Amino acid sequence: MPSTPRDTDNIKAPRRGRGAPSVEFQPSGLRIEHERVLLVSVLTPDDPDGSTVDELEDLVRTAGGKVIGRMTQGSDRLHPVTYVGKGKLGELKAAAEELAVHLVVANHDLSPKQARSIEKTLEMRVLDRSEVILDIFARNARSRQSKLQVELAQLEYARPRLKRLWTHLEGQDGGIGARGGPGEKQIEIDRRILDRRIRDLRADLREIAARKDREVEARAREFDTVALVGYTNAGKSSLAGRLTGADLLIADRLFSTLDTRTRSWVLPGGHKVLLSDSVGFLRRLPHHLIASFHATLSEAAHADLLLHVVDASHPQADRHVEAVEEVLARLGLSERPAILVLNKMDRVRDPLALTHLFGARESVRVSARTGEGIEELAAAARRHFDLRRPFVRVTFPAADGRLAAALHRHGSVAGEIYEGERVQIDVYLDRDRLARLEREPGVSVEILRE
Ligand SMILES: Nc1nc2c(ncn2[C@@H]2O[C@H](COP(=O)(O)OP(=O)(O)OP(=O)(O)O)[C@@H](O)[C@H]2O)c(=O)[nH]1
Ligand SMILES: [Mg+2]
Repeated sequence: MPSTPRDTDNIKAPRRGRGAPSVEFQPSGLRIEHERVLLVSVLTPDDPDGSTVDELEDLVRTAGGKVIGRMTQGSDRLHPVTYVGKGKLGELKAAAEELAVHLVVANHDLSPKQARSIEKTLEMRVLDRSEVILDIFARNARSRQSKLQVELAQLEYARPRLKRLWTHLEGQDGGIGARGGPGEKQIEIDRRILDRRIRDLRADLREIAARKDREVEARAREFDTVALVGYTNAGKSSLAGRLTGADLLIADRLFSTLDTRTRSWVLPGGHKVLLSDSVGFLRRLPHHLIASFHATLSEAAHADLLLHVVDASHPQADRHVEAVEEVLARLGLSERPAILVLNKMDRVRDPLALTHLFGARESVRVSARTGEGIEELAAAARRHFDLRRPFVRVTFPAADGRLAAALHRHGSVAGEIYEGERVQIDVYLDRDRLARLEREPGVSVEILRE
């Protein structure tokens, strides 16, 4: 079976403007759905026990494929041409034939050269880790922004690989990379089309991101904000639902949430904050995706507090925490106040064994499923905000119901006493509001703690 053209069938001439469908480039060759898949992985020193292969299996399953088998090879480097060693590649071919598999998925990103040479030897489609993730993202993108982000990531990933997609047009004797063949011309045309589309997408996304940034900033001025971050499938959306009562998409799949959703969350004491749920992270997340999802992560970038959710029942929970912290560092968020939320405690058999996950981090144990620990989490978030705000005693006419309501909404009320015509409220309040309050006639403010 000759290698089939992969991505190019669906590249259309670029169209600009709002009316254009968002995902114009949906590489059909990336489709995994219903395919019987054989996984292949070099076990590099960063992953000696092959846990990323388990993860790859989850990814392939999430993309709708059926994993029929896996083949691994321990080595401290990836073969520059064949990914696994030459001998292993022969075994892979035999296994693929024996198992009647038509798609092989590699656990690292393949260079165009590697992908092409494996496809040639195996005479079947080969995808890599990034391509599987991109396929899942393409399936799950809902908003215009995330669709454009996925399309951009796909195009940027495909661009240097165009050559591989046109191998089938090159003459028998032309050889790989022969100049001037029909494939070569087509590649040039495609590349120009892609470049134009990439430029347009970037411009559109910049515009969306700028608008979104303004919205997020405006909200952040008005309210304190909290962002859920964490590994994919850790239970972020479940937790957001628990905390805010919102009905969010929850699924035992990777990357079910791609868009940010923000809801209000009322902390004990009445302080209303905004809580956002967003895309999850993964080990070896393609850097194109991180770059294009930057805007989706703008809530996290502006958040006053991060809740880093981890599936504490997962055998690789510690690696997940590390991977998330790496991504946060890349986003410049390492120093942001964060609470580590150990979720799925209902499934943890040996809670003592979790201690290694904490390090010096502040942590709370919860179960979004049973509700265990949710109050403690809310109390921890409240403490976070209270500790950073002045604690004041505000005295004003009891008839001023609006002021009392505002203090409850924006502050964290510790005590409230009605005395005749006056009311006295002890409250943690942010400095901006405090300054405004001090200027209000009829209101007296005493600072109990700076
Ligand atoms: N046992 C148990 N399962 C949970 C808990 N929290 C979430 N889950 C399950 O874990 C799976 C993933 O939950 P989600 O809330 O979708 O996770 P997420 O972090 O939003 O995942 P993505 O958006 O895909 O990155 C679902 O099957 C949930 O039902 C929990 O506390 N205990
Ligand atoms: Mg989610």
